[in-house]
Amino acid sequence: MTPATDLDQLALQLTRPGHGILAADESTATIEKRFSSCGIPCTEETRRDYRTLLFTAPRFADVIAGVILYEETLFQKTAEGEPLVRLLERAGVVPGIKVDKGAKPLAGYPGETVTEGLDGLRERLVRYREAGARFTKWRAVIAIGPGLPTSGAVEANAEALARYAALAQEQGFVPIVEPEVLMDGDHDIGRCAAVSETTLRTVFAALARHRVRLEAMILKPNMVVDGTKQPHRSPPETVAAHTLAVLRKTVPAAVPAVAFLSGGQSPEEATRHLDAMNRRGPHPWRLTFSFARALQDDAMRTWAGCAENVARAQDAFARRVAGNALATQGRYDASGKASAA
Ligand code: 5MM
Repeated sequence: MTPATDLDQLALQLTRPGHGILAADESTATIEKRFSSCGIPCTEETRRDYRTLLFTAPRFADVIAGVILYEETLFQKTAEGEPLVRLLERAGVVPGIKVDKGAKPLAGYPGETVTEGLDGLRERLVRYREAGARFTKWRAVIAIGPGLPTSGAVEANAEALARYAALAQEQGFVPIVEPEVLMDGDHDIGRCAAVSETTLRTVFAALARHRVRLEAMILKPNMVVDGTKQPHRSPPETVAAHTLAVLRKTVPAAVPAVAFLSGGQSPEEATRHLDAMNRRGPHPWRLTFSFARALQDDAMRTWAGCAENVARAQDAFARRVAGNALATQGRYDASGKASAA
């Protein structure tokens, strides 16, 4: 048995019981889309103010162990001139950084993408470390459709994820490995389960090939759910059963934690699904959250870009975060109180 490393410890610290990871790493194009749906202008200043609002919310550090940042935020200062990274560190929250350059069309595979960003990554990681980042994230996107995904696209994405994770560990970061099977489509939950299983099998084969230390990584997968255009919505118990069955078949027990993405589920759905999974524990890995939309939706809508709404927006955010903290322990109750389970 190899001795535990500092990175193993950091992976455990980021996913300790009752805690999760906030994904605040929306690229400028993505946050612009989210802001515009709430009528918020997208400028460097509004992005800074919004992220400051999140990071200074009441009881933030009681529940959020780490935040995934976009590169702009890693080097940004608050209106008062304090680096946002220092703000997080002062609160005891670990800063992380999204290092991929986005999903780009995969040549020869119409309708499919491969995530890019490996060129020059080693050098970027050195800069990110100097700026205070301690963990990283890379997202691969797998679409379900007629004839999709192809094994070519799944393999290309798995290879890139594994090369990224190996580089991140070499440079002293805990890599979050995020293979996202999209919810878009009219497929049912069984099809999502089959595609998620194939994807995770392929990803873990690539991670082994690239000698990634499983104890020092965090998996960030999708939950196994019905497609968005599928009229039937499976209840939380079914989502939990399918997701856990897929994870048990594909994720080695050496992986310390699974931190789910929300992927377009409503905030309430995402929390209930996480809760239902944890009620079925114990599991070989910790099960927690690394949501973006499911944590931020209420807060962003409440803020709407107005300074006078900051306190209300922070309360909405704190409520959502607290609900998910309970869900990591299988104690969420939609009434807002911890249940006895
Ligand atoms: C799937 O997206 C990740 C999790 O967010 P949700 O919980 O909303 O699904 C998220 O970290 C995503 O990778 C970032 O928001 C960055 O997205 P872009 O598309 O800007 O790279």
